[in-house]
This record gives sequence, structure tokens and C-alpha cells, in this order.
Amino acid sequence: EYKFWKTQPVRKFNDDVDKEGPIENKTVEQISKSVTPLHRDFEWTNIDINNTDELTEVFDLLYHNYIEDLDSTFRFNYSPEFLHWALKPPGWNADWHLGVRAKATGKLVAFISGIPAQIRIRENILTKSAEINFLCVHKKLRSKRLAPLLIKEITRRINLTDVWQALYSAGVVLPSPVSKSRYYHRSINWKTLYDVGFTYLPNGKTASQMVAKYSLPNTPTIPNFRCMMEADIDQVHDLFNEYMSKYDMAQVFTKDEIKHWFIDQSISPEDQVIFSYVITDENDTSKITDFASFYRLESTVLENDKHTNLKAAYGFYYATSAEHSSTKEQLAARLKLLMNNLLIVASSFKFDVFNALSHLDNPLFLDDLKFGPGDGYLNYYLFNYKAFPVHGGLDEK
Ligand code: YNC
Ligand code: MG
Repeated sequence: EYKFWKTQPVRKFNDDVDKEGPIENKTVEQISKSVTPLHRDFEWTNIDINNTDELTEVFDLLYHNYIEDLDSTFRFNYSPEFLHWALKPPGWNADWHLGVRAKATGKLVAFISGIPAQIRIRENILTKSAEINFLCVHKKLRSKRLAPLLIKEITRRINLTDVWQALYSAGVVLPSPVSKSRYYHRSINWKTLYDVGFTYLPNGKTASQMVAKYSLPNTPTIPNFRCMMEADIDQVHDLFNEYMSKYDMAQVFTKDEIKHWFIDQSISPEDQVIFSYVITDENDTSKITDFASFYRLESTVLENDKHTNLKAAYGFYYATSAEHSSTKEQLAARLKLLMNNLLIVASSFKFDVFNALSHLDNPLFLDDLKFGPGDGYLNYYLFNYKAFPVHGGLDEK
């Protein structure tokens, strides 16, 4: 059990945490300067995301081999624009976009990525850490212990830059989660979700009753709700930091990172990845009191006659100013207003479903806004850092 993971600096299931901090301390001098050995039929490759052909290779690998739901009805379809967004935040490192090719054909058969991140755990900020994502091995090469080699090699490359901690999340349970979230789903286009088997018709209900249940207005419910613009970055940065400070664990974003994570850079509207909105003060439209965002991540519908793709919105970060959240009741009311308007936006952009995790303050609005619990869970992990369990406070791309 956990033959690989038990060799790694991660907390064991039965380890009690007495004090938070690194599990092991090393220096760059102790890290090997040569690549992790691979079976002779394979070789390491750096993927240049800015090269369209190489980006397409990663897209194709993920399109055919990345995460599926439990009964293989859907598979994540990360768009090329999404990969640009997720893999090139400020300070990104080309060496951390790591692939494996079959030597004979040159075909890309595996991938893993790292990006720089700052993570605050209670009062400690891990200023230099990494976030790992998109670990993928081609279906034909599964269970051959390639994943541990990808993890070892990316760890080596990250360690060589004097970075020793990482954050990652996965549906699978590994030693040992620091936090756990459940997926919730809010139907928008009930009919499509029903046709693809994502949702069912409850006993005694008709399809049109279900459609009516989830119908949303065409326009925002308040006049001072609008798209976030570049000029809003400073205010959103302040709002974000203030709001996130109440959680035990959160990412820390610089202004450049706020710009990267919340202002969409895609060229054509149909490729838009990130959707960010703000509420301005009723009496002073230059003042931002709230912001909220979601990203687009479609799923391929596997083996369905009517539909090939599901257009899903994923709730990302939000924040509301202290004046709207002095009590829990006030905060709940404000988040319902904010998130309801986000649902209206998602509906106007023809999303089929809005997904959210059970973390942050989401439990305050999930039920009332007609989200229902899903089958999926997401476990959060820290590499080479022992921490007490964390409840809420992190998001996942
Ligand atoms: C997973 N998701 O337990 P043991 S999430 C980490 N994350 O090791 P093999 C995983 N480890 O138990 P396969 C994992 N899934 O013997 C499996 N493992 O100790 C462990 N799926 O390797 C597993 N993407 O190569 C076991 O398995 C060992 O061929 C078995 O490959 C696994 O991106 C995988 O779900 C997941 O493509 C690549 O199934 C494959 O099955 C696949 O024999 C579909 O591996 C796509 C999918 C995972 C998405 C993600 C986060 C990854 C985090 C990796 C850990 C990072 C650590 C920090 C490094 C930087 C450090 C610094 C500083
Ligand atoms: Mg393998």
C-alpha cells in the first residue's frame, strides 16, 4: 500500500501533527543534477505551451486520457486557452511543464505541470511553493509506475529552484489530505443535463416543472453589477486579501496574479475562460464592494446520441467587503445576491451547469441557490509540510 507515497515527505495517515512545518529540510546541493531515469523506450521532454503544436499535443493527451467521472460518462475537456491560463501565471517556469515521449514515435504519452504559488497556512506564508496539476498518463501505459517517475522528476526540477513545498489536489485518497471538499452542482440547462444522464427526473415531477425550477432571469437583479475590468485590479486585490484572511489556508495573490487569474486574455469571446464580475457601491460607482468569478471547463460527453459536450462553469474566488458581512446572516444574504447574479451571467452565456465546492463560505448559499451535492470529492494535499487539518479556504483550478 502506497509503495511510492510512503517514501515521500508527506504526512502518514496515522501521524499526529504536533507542530506545523516542513517534514524534511534539504539544500539545492543535495539534489541530483541529472534527470530521473526512464525505461529505455521513453524520454523526458519540456513542453513549450507557447508553441501551438506542443500545446495541441498536451490538449490531445488530456482530451483522451484525463479525468473522467465514476461511470465514464464525462471526461474533462480543458481547452487550449484554459491551458494558457492555468500554466502561465506570473513567474511560470517552462521547466515545470514536463512531458514524456515514446522514443520510437515521438508521441506524447504523459504530462505533469507545476506553477509557482504562495500559500498561507494560518500565520505562515510559504512564499516559494508550487502547485501541481494535470498529471496524466496515457490509458495504454497505466499501472506501470510512470506516475511516480513524473512526480519525482518534477519534484527534482522544482527543488533545484530552491522550492520545497507544493500544493496539489486529487479525487483519490493519498497520504494525507489536509482538507477535503465536496462538489455541488446547480443545473442551468436542465433538459440537456437530463439528456446526458447528469441529472434525473424526480418521482412525481414533470420535465417542465424541473426546467421551471432552475430557470433564471435574463439580466442581473441589481443595476450596479458589472464585468470586472483592468482598472478594478487594485480594489479587487484589497478586497480579496481582506476576505481571504479569515480562512486557515489560502493562496496569496500579488496584483499581477489578480490580473492573471481574473482578467480573461482569450482573443475570441467563445474561447473565454475566466468570467469575473463586481458590484459597485450604490452611491459611489467608483467603489467596488464585492467581486465573484467562475471559469469555463467543458466536459466531453462520452457515448451519447444527442450531445457531445457539456458546458460547465466552476465557481472560483469571490469576496465581499466587511460592511456587507458583519454578521453571518448578512454575509449569507450578500453571498446569495452575489452568486445568484453569477448564475444569471452563466445562464446568459449558455452554460449547462454551475459547479462549486463545499469550501470557502459556499455552504451559506449552496442550498438556497438550488445546488445539489454530487458524487465527487476533492482532497487537498501539501508536499513536505505538516499541517493541522484545514476547513475551507482553498480553491481549485
Ligand atoms: C494522483 N492523482 O497512489 P502508491 S490530480 C498522486 N496524484 O502510488 P502508476 C497518484 N499520486 O500508492 P497510473 C495519483 N493517482 O503506490 C495515482 N497516484 O504510493 C499514485 N489518470 O502509479 C498511486 N490525473 O503510474 C500510486 O498509476 C502510483 O498509471 C501509481 O497513473 C496515475 O494532477 C495517473 O486522474 C493519475 O492519468 C497519472 O491514472 C493516471 O494509474 C491518469 O502505476 C487520469 O501513483 C487523470 C488523473 C490526476 C489529476 C493532479 C495532481 C497530481 C499531484 C501529484 C503529486 C505532486 C506532489 C508534489 C510534487 C512537487 C514537490 C515540490 C516541491
Ligand atoms: Mg504507469
